[in-house]
Amino acid sequence: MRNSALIVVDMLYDFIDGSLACQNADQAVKETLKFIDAQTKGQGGEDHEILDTFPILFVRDHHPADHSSFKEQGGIWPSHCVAGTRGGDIHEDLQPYACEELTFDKGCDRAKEQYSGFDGVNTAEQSLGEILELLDTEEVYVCGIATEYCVRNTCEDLLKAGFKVRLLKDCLAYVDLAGHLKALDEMGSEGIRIE
Ligand code: VGL
Ligand code: ZN
Repeated sequence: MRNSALIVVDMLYDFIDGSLACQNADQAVKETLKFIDAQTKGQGGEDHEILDTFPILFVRDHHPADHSSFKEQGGIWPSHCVAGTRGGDIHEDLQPYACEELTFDKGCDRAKEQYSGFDGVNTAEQSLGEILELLDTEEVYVCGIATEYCVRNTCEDLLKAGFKVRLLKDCLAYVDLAGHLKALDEMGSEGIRIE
């Protein structure tokens, strides 16, 4: 069987009900939980055994309080996902599936925007790309927020790195519906499977 993994991008409170709340966010979290349930059903055993057979990786937007993308610093976004605040936390319903080794932070450097989760790093400074190689992953399912920004950049970097990318369209939230649909269309033509 092909080695697959799930990557959950930025399902964080500021993108769900906070300063940058996105459309369809509650629904996207619910659908993600359903997907995880369906993937892990029948595998039995304790939670950690399930995670061994179907790794779930989390990406977090993780900014310093004076990040250059914030409006007060001349950027385009309201302040969001500041490290150590609730706005930067993973939704509580997903937290049971998250562990430190498989949680990757990005946007930590105040000078860099970094939409892509591909270069995000865990507390041991290992990148998401590196860990996927270590896990011998061939195929990645991707869900998260926002379709047009972090999800798209993450998917495109995964594809460039040679992974088969399957984007879960019901498990996405977005800044703008038209932008979401356009991004899906374009990603589809690039070879990302939309399902
Ligand atoms: C994102 C805007 C600013 C995202 C991150 O995760 O899509 N969007 N920072
Ligand atoms: Zn951000």
